[in-house]
Amino acid sequence: MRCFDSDAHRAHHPRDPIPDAGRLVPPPEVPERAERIRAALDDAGFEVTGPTRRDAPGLRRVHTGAYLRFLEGAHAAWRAATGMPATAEAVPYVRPLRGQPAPAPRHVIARLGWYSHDSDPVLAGTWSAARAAVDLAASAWDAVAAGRCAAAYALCRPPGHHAAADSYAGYCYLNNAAVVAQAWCDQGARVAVLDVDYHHGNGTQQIFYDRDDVLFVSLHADPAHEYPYFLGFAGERGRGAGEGCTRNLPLAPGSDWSAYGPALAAALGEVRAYAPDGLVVSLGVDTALEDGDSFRLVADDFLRIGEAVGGLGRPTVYVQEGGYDLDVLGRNVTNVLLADGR
Ligand code: OKP
Ligand code: ZN
Repeated sequence: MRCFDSDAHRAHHPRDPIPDAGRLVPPPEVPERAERIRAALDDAGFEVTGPTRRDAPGLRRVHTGAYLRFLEGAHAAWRAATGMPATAEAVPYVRPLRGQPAPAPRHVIARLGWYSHDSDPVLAGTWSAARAAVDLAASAWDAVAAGRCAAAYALCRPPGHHAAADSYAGYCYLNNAAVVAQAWCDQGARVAVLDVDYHHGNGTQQIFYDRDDVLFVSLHADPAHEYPYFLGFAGERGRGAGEGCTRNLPLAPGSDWSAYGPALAAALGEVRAYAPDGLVVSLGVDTALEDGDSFRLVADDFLRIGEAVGGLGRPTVYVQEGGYDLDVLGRNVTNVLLADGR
């Protein structure tokens, strides 16, 4: 298992409290997450290197040009419009009305809402950090697609699976997993994305919803009760050519391995039936017992996940998504990778 990491994520360090189920909480998606995972990778003896690709194959096919231009310039434009300092966080708060004329907005305040579907901040360093995470994902993909290894891991931060074609959300700005899947597709491959993050990967689903060259299979908390609320229900199965190429397996919050194990087996069955040339795993470890209102997976369960994914025997790129309990997320990531066995 080759692993890819860099320090570039540190440029994105949100500090302002965020709204979460009615209260304001410290932002959980912070640089220390990646530092803890990196320490666990080193302790476990994994080979970790910096990015080998910086050309972001797939990025411009996953996200619109208008969105990428917005995100790159958003903080500077917001500062110019508001006079806020470089350290301030630009937060969206206004959205277009459904069913009314909605020309693409010009004012940066409107553009923050237009290009998001949550209330995440854009910081001065958000673009560079998110763009560097894409480089790590592309580097892991390159190692696998070129046949240098059977499986690789990208320590992506910020994560990506809530980022859609032209909007950010849920701590995610650029969809690292979708970029990998797209890069593989552009080589003529059929790809499966297996999303095991606690939250539904709504961005990844949207990006591939109408397509049959990417299978998106997600195991997550029932959106009737959990973020992202609007998407991730079992009835969403793809559209048009993509009919049947999206599979959602929602589980009750609080589920433990007795419910998770069979659902994972069903998800892997879907992947196996699709017979993909490549597999992308959106590896959220926020399914851990310690992650608060989540599932109740324990250390051994993450070994079981890795063993099951490795057992598929498909060229695999693991991309880091969520996981917020700083004391266990490193162990849980390395357990998956160790048990994959490649
Ligand atoms: C990201 B990942 C309110 C944010 C509420 C969002 C959860 C995002 C989870 N602005 N919480 O781990 O899937
Ligand atoms: Zn999550």
